[in-house]
Formats: sequence, structure tokens, C-alpha cells
Amino acid sequence: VLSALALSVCSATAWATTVGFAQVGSESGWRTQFSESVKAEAAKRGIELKFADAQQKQENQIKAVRSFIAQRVDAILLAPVVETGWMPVLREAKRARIPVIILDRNVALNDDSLYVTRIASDFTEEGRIAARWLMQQSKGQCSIIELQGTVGATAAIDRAKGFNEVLAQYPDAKIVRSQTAEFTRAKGKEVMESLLKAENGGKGICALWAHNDEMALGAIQAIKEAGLAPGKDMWVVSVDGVPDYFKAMADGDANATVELNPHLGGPAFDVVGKVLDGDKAIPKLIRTTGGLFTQDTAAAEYEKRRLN
Ligand code: GYE
Repeated sequence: VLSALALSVCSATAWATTVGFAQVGSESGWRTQFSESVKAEAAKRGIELKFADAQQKQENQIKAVRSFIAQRVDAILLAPVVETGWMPVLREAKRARIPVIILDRNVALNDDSLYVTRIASDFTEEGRIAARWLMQQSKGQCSIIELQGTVGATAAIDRAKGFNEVLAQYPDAKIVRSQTAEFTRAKGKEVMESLLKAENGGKGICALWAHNDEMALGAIQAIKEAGLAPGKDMWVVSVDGVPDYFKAMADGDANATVELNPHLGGPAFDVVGKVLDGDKAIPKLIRTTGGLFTQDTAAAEYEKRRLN
């Protein structure tokens, strides 16, 4: 009996997995859903999660990763704020033999042995989808205000790239103002206010293209306060598909969004399990996908999503 007890205590310890998660922050509804997905999935699988919110600052994330290494976690999940500057700390993780899994935005490295895999959507394609939709609606004639995401973040770089790639085929469509609003609702409102002022109150503007729903939701307020009707006087298109934005579409204040899957917890811990089991055949990129949503299905989609 004693030895059976000792054995079970022993194996319980051997099985407990500790994972550190260095998250960007809580700048958007999408990000919050993503954090919740990781927390819920860890709890479900009996994994001990150390969660660090970097408040959109890379220096905080680097500190978090260093502290995970010092605590000798079994694996690290990193959702990086920006692409550059990760080499030193990822080398430290490798030296400590702690596998790192990149979630969402990318890291710029010239040594891909520093991470196991990246689980992410194709941000360039999201930009293309948004632009194709807008060019169809506006018949290729459109003066656009762009609200960019965080400077240096893959989601901002690639969404702009994809959007501009499509726009380049339409000589009568152009981005007349573009500025970062850091992926937040408050900044989205503030920046949109100033861009509308700079554009004669927004009268000649055909569309708002925002790199995420959160900024679009802030900008919608600014458009209203400028005396225009968002979704009617001005097309509003963005990315993420958060419940609040479905509500805005159902209310007629926004027109379209490209959905981004926030449920990264399951796939992330699947990879953690595989890598700790010694699986060497994990692909370097695991894609999540999403599609375009518009006003016609918004009310029903909102009902489905608001409780999740
Ligand atoms: O679209 C936005 C956010 O990195 C793709 O980050 C992500 C973006 C997402 O906070 O809402």
C-alpha cells in the first residue's frame, strides 16, 4: 500500500506541467477572449498557468519570459507585441531547454530553432479580404481613412500590406490619411477625431478601414460626433469579429469585418503536449482561419457570440 501511494504521489508530481504565457495586454476585446481561452484550456487540462500581461510593452514581455525561465517552467507561450528584439531572450530559453511556442503576431528571427511553432492567422490575407469587399461596394472609387494597429506589430504590418496590395489595382481608390491608434478603442476615437478634422469633417471620405474592431468602435463614435452616419455616409470595415462589433453591424453603424479566431488555447496546449512528449514533427506554422462577415447576418451572429 505504501509503495503504491509513493508511486502515485511521485507520478502526480512528474505529470504536473507548468506553462508561462507572456501576453501582449488587454488592448482589445479579441485579446481578452484569447487570454480567456488560454486560461480556460489550461484549467481544463490541469496545467498550471503563469500569466503575464505586458500592457503592450515589449520590455515587460521580455522580463516575463526571463522570469518564466528562472522559474523553470516546462514551456513558454509567447504572443509578442512587436516582431523585432526577441533574439537574446529566446536564446536564453533555448539554453535552458524550455520550448517556446509563438501565438498570433510573429517574431523576426534568423534562427527558427528558437521556437517550436507559430499558431496564427494570415494577416495579409485579412487585409486583402477587407479591401476586396470595400472595392466591390465602392466600385473602386474611394477615399479611405486608415487606422493602423501597433507600430511594428505583425498584425498592423501585414494587414496594411494586404489591403494596399488590392488597392493598387484601383486607380480611383486611395488611403488619404493613415495613423496608428494602437489597437485600442480610446485611441481609435481620439485619432479618428483628429483625422476627420484634417479632412474637412470627413465629408469627402468614403470609408474607414481599421486594423481591428476595437479602433473601429472608437472611430464610429467620432464619426457620429462629427455629424455623419457611420455605416451609411461612410463604409466601416475592420478585422476581428468581436461581439460588440457584431452589435454595431446589426445596428447599421458598421459594415464588415474579417473574423479572427481568438480560441488559441486548445491548439497551443496540443502543441505543448506534443513537444513535451518528444514529437519532432511539429510544423513551423499552424494556421487559423476566418472569413468575412457583413450586416445581413450580424444580428444572428451577435446572439450566438455575446454569451461566449
Ligand atoms: O486584431 C487586435 C489585437 O495581433 C491579430 O491584436 C492581433 C491583433 C488583433 O489586439 O484586436
